[in-house]
Amino acid sequence: MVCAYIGLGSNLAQPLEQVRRAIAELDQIPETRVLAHSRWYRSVAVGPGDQPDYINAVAELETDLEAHALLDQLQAIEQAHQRVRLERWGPRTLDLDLLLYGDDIIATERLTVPHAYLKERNFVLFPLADLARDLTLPSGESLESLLALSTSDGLEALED
Ligand code: J1A
Repeated sequence: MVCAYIGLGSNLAQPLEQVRRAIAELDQIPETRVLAHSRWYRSVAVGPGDQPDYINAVAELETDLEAHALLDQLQAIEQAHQRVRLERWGPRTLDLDLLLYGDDIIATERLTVPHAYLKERNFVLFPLADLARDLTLPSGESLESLLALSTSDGLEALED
């Protein structure tokens, strides 16, 4: 069993519903269980143009799937959600990012783990801290040290 952390993000088509449903779908992945999820966060969109706010969260999984097989499953869930995509390129119905896979460091064509977002995005760091404040990354850096370099600007935890 490996412990993996998944970042969830949506800013289209009732984002909170997208993220709630995705958590339930993560729990349906073979050989995989959702152990916990963070609070929901409203987060100002990073990136070009005028986009609606995101809802972001992180889920903690326990899985027997190999990392690329887990990515396949995440992409299948994303695809199912994209079917309700309404508009132009840009806003996202559902993004699922494999943030951490145990202590593995992975650099393949399809997969970079720890995720490149992890160190720089408060919409990943803060929800991750809800689940694992004492986490140490495979690099040896502590989540605490990354949080200390981060601000909560543009980020708001929601009441459930
Ligand atoms: C490709 N990949 O990335 S989409 C995929 N490492 O085909 C994969 N660890 O092969 C590859 N996990 O939320 C490489 N995919 C990966 N992401 C890994 C998953 N503003 C991996 N406030 C491309 N909040 C893939 N989001 C990677 N502004 C990128 C989706 C899944 C995230 C856009 C706020 C947000 C975005 C922009 C935001 C937010 C895309 N996020």
